[in-house]
Amino acid sequence: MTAKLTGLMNWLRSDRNLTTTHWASWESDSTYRRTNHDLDAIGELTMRSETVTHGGVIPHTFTRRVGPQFSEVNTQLLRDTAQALVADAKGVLAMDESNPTCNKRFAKLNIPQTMEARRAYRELIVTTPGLGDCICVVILHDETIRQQKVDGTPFLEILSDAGIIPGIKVDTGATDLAGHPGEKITEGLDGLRGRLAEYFQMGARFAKWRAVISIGDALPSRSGLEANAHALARYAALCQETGLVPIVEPEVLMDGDHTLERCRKVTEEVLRNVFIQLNCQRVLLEGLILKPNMVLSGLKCPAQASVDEVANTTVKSLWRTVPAAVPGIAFLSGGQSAELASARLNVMNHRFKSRLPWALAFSFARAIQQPALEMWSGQVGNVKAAQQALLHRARCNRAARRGEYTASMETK
Ligand code: 5MM
Repeated sequence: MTAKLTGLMNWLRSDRNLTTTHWASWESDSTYRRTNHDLDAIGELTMRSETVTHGGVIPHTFTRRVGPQFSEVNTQLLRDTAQALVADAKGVLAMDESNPTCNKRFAKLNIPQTMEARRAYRELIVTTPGLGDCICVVILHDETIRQQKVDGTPFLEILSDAGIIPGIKVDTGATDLAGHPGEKITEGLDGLRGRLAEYFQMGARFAKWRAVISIGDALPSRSGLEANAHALARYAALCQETGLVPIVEPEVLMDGDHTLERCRKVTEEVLRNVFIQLNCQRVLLEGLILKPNMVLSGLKCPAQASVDEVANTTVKSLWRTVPAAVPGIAFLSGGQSAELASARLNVMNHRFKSRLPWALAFSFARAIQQPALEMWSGQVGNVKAAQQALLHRARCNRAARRGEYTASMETK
């Protein structure tokens, strides 16, 4: 683990007094930064920061307006956590499937759809040797964050020992949007403030909320886009108030026969609406991570875009819509094959990395887990082989973040 991440993990673990106005960060063993904040009555935050090295002290000062929901310490916590979520060319493993989704995947493989089977599967994942070399963040479900290994060790402790930052899915799922046939709205805002405070206390340092957008003849509607973007922004503001970094996940689904071009237009419109609403709700852009879909041809479209076309079009859409202040974009996989998801992310990083304002990372569920889940199939004797399959996909995606993935990695 780098000195920077070690410092963050220690800081997150410690019982930190959140009213303090002085802190030291962890640029390296020989350099650190100390910061002093002033927040005036109209919400103008002035930060005076000094980087201290063996060669002397380098001062920096900047001022910015922040919404009234931010304390000065929260602002710095959010920035640092968001940076850590996309640090080190590692990535995010989404293992936050709701019980119905997890059960549906288990049913296809004749795995019992029980709490114990879900626990055993999640134990397999978090105890994978070497997972922390490729994965620095996991997204958990409410059931999982409270669970333990069979010997009683809490999953949160196992993750912490592996240097992995835990977070939590907090939406309660997508339901039909009234008056809008074929469209969904994600729910979960009622009581969210209290739930977020509990998760922060438990050790979560970020949260995740997924909005689902379908492409059809007359879909998505303007009101469907606005409703989902508004809910994402309300969720994000509540997270930041609590000190949790929001992962903002607007997913344009692959289902349908739409072209790559249609997916591009819809994705850009979705992202424009999301950032309008995030700004309206005074969400700190530096303190969030975006989790979008890649721009893809619909699954039933006869003309399937090449890896290069997907990579180029996705980056172009993000350039047009995502402010440079956002520290990282971590893609969902959305049902792509595991190999294609790695190949497409790889081309984006290989071709564009040096010109992008944000890190391009992954936050895959199926594209990391599916081969491992199939290998396991609920059998204790398959755990080791399943962990190897999981680690293999995690390594491929770590390589893709660095622009170093090759198809030959799949045959080694
Ligand atoms: C799109 O789903 C998210 C990413 O997974 P993939 O890489 O497989 O597309 C995922 O984090 C999702 O939000 C969770 O699995 C929760 O989904 P459900 O549908 O169970 O709420």
